[in-house]
Amino acid sequence: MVKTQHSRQKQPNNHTFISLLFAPIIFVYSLIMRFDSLAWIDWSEGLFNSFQAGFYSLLGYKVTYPFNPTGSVLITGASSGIGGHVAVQLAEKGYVVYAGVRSLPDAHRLKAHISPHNQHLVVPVLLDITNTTQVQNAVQSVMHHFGSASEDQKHLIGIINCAAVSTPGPLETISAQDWQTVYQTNVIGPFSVISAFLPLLRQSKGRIINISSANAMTATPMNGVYASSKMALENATDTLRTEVSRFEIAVSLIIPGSIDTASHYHRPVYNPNKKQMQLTPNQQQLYEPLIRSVHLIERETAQHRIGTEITTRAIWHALFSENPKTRYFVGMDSKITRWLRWFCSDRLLDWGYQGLISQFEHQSETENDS
Ligand SMILES: *[C@@H]1O[C@H](CO)[C@@H](O)[C@H](O)[C@H]1NC(C)=O
Ligand SMILES: *[C@@H]1O[C@H](CO)[C@@H](O)[C@H](O)[C@H]1NC(C)=O
Ligand SMILES: CC(=O)N[C@H]1CO[C@H](CO)[C@@H](O)[C@@H]1O
Repeated sequence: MVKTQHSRQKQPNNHTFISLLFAPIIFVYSLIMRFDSLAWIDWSEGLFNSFQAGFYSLLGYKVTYPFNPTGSVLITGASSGIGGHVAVQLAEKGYVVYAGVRSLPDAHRLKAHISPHNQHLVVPVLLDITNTTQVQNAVQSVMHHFGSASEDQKHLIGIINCAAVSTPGPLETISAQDWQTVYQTNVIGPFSVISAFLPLLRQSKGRIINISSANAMTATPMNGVYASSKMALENATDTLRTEVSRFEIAVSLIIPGSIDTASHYHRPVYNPNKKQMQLTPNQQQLYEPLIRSVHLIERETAQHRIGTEITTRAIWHALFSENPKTRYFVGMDSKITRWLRWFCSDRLLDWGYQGLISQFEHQSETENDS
């Protein structure tokens, strides 16, 4: 009797003690849970990047770039996906967005996502980046628009290259024409845009942001043309960074993994980003199992896609941070692929893919049987 009373008396004390002990932990935990873990990882990577920049500056190497709090941005491929999302966010924050689109109705679709009082900030620019006439015209129309813009909008603070196409399929089945189309859009096109706009960027010490892809880091089957074009882009971007740093122009690469590009903006009916495979009956027979299992893998990974707001977060850092990173690995799959690439040999990665593919081949067979 006495004992229980005694323990009853003690209980509240225990309780208080435990609450006191756990309160800070619960507080920190709830703080963590309020944000997704990816945000925390990105944030700590950003912090590490700042430390790194600070360390370099101690050694006398400056990696701090001027940034413009106001101004205008050119986005290629702005009608949907990554480009569409960042275009809307920039316009909502009061930046002028030169939205490079392949057809003007695309730009009107984009405007529908912006609140009415900011819609005028989106200036549609007809820009098929493979067409040099249109690239030149785009420079002219941006300069023309500067003529009537207010003083703080008259400088180009960044170019964001989002336009890209892909031609999926086993390499054996890709025509020379398809190779050319992909390289025109993914490598040569962005290069001509950058060259044409560099004089404007030089004046404003603006930034260049190229979108690559985590797919390009590893040799996944059926994705060879796209991956190699993005790799070429990455290499050229690395060169560009070393060439234009003397003009205080920062160059960053965004390397997203699987992105749910349809989460905010519906793609246009004509979708230039996905070409259909054209196989001869013989090729069809040879590659059928591979194609089916790659489709199954895609279907599986589609459930883990992240939204375009995550790419926009990275682009935002690349545009406005004093210490923009050279590469942003966006999404867990991109970060993991990067480390795999780092640690694993070619053979080990190939083995991993082959294991994955044969597993899915097996699965698609059993699906067919049932
Ligand atoms: C390039 O753009 C111009 C101007 O819009 C157009 O007249 C021309 O037909 C285009 N060229 C090609 C090859 O599409
Ligand atoms: C990125 O920068 C490189 C550097 O030359 C340029 O060639 C390429 O066109 C750019 N790509 C994009 C998508 O901006
Ligand atoms: C200069 C440069 O970045 N070169 C890279 C081009 O791409 C290959 C393939 O990833 C890299 O190995 C090179 O380092």
